[in-house]
This record gives sequence, C-alpha cells and structure tokens, in this order.
Amino acid sequence: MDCLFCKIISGEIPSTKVYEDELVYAFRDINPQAPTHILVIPKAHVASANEITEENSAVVARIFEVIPKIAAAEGLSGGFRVVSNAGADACQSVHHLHFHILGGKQLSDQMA
Ligand code: DGP
Repeated sequence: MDCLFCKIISGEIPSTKVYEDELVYAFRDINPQAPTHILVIPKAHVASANEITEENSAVVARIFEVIPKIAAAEGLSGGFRVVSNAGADACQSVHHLHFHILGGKQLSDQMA
C-alpha cells in the first residue's frame, strides 16, 4: 500500500518521533500550525475516522490514553486541541487515520 504514514511508521520516511508503543506512533507535523503540533496515528492502517469499526476501535482508545501523556510531556498544561480530518470536506490530505494535537498558544475559538 502506498501510504505516507505507513512509510513513516516503517522508517522508510524519516520523522521526529515523540511517542511509540506496539499500537501507536506519534511524531511532529511537518507543517506545524501551532507551537506544538503532533500527529498520533495507529500503526495498523485505517484510512480515516470514517473507517473506525468495532473490529479496529481498540487502537482509538489507546490513542486517547496516549494523548494526555504526550500533552504532559510537551508541557501543554494550558490545554490543547485534538482534531481528526476525515474526507474531502474536512480537507483530509493523508489517508491514514491521524489525530492532530495542537497547543502551546491560545487557539482560535473557531473550528471551521
Ligand atoms: P490532514 O490535512 O488532516 O490530512 O493532515 C495531514 C498532516 O500531515 C498535515 O498537517 C501535514 C502532515 N504531513 C504531511 N506529510 C508529512 C510528512 O512527510 N511528515 C510529517 N511529519 N508530517 C507530514
């Protein structure tokens, strides 16, 4: 499968890792939109939030267990935003499920 984030997980494409376990990989976004901008992804390929099922959802729970650990390690004591773009209307550009962690500044109160 020709998937950019699968290549990042395998190391074929370099990334700045911030967390890894057997299910999850997290790394810094190449085009940060906040002082802290991290992507958290499942190691198993899932195309988007629109493809989460009973069979593959355990990794989503793991991701949301990992997010507060990353936020604490990044010093995001003031808060942070988690975003997952799914599909064309949301401008999803990489079709491997990912959760953006954005923080390190006062974020906009607009989400769309
Ligand atoms: P989205 O638009 O929600 O599909 O976000 C995809 C994100 O992926 C976007 O913020 C930029 C990031 N990105 C794209 N290519 C690379 C890459 O090669 N390395 C890293 N670290 N991030 C990437």
